[in-house]
Amino acid sequence: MLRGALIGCGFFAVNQLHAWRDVEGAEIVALCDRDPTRLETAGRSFGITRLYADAEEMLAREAPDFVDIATTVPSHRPLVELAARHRVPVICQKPFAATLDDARAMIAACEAAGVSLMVHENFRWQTPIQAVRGAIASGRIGEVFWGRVSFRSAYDVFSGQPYLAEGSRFIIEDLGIHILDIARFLFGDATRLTARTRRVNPTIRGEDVATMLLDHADGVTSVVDCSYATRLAAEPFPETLVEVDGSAGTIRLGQGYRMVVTGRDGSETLDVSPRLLPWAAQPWHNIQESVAAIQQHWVDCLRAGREPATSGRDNLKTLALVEAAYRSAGAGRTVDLADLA
Ligand code: NAD
Ligand code: 89V
Repeated sequence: MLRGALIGCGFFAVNQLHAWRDVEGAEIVALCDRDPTRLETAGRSFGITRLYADAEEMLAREAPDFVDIATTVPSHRPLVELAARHRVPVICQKPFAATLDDARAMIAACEAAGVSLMVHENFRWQTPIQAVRGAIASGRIGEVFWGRVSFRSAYDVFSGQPYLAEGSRFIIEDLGIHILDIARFLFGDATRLTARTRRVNPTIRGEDVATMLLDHADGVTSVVDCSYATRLAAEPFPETLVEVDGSAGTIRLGQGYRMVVTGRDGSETLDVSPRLLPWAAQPWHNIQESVAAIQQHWVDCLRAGREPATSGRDNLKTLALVEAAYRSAGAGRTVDLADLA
């Protein structure tokens, strides 16, 4: 059994702690948070008694097999570098870094220490997204030439995560990062990106609407669009909707986790709903299930000595799309991803 330690017992870590209880081959033995109330609450809720206010002290005393960093972005680089200094394999929540230079420094530190690094980029692990990828891979729709990955909602994310209202960057950095990662997962790496952003909600600092056009290396053109200013008859949060057109057919992942695959042989409608895990709650269950999936993937990779799908190096390419989107929207021009390499 791998012994893990978790840093940051806030809003989202509760999901990670629930999921760790379900993951085979690992358990969380120690927790760290600078906030004593959050630390004690998490310890009590999950029966973990080894509690630390200081991450360095925890790593030195516990010498865990891995550390799961569930803090917000400002602490990611210092904590990942700390883990590397202690030669502890590390999972880091998204957004991995505020800048590409910070991301490169964390990757270099882990590589120099010889420890594995995975970014907790869980959206591609959602059951419906895996189903779309499986449908593409089946070859039924032929060669993919176009796609759309869309997340439009009016859900109040600010009550659970008040910091989201405060940053000068909002939807692309926090949510678009997942949706751009899904576009990479489905259509491959992108070479050029054009973006337009808007702020509709006057009470927040950053943009809450983003529309992006991507050229992918294999010739696919995709549209990635995100909004937290879109009031719909039935609130879809947190569903990502996907459209894929291929030379022989189409895939439509619609609201309600309904996927329609159309090929030359006709159409098939599939229910690709996520499981409602015993500790999960709607509408978050889709995200919660993907947390369990990515954490199991980490354990499987760590034991087998394999690089995780969303390693630091992989996630650098998603982070570059985020940076490209802000640059494109700021300058009103298309950004070549090679210019960010
Ligand atoms: P939060 O502010 O509720 O919790 C962060 C916790 O980390 C706080 O309790 C804080 O005291 C603690 N902390 C910060 N720096 C620390 C340090 N150096 N040492 C010890 N403790 C420290 O934040 P949150 O909403 O839980 O978000 C955490 C991260 O999870 C963010 O990066 C966010 O983007 C991400 N997130 C991911 C998903 C997903 O689906 N992958 C969903 C929601 C949030
Ligand atoms: O998944 C996330 O990173 C969350 C949310 C879905 C609320 O945007 O911050």
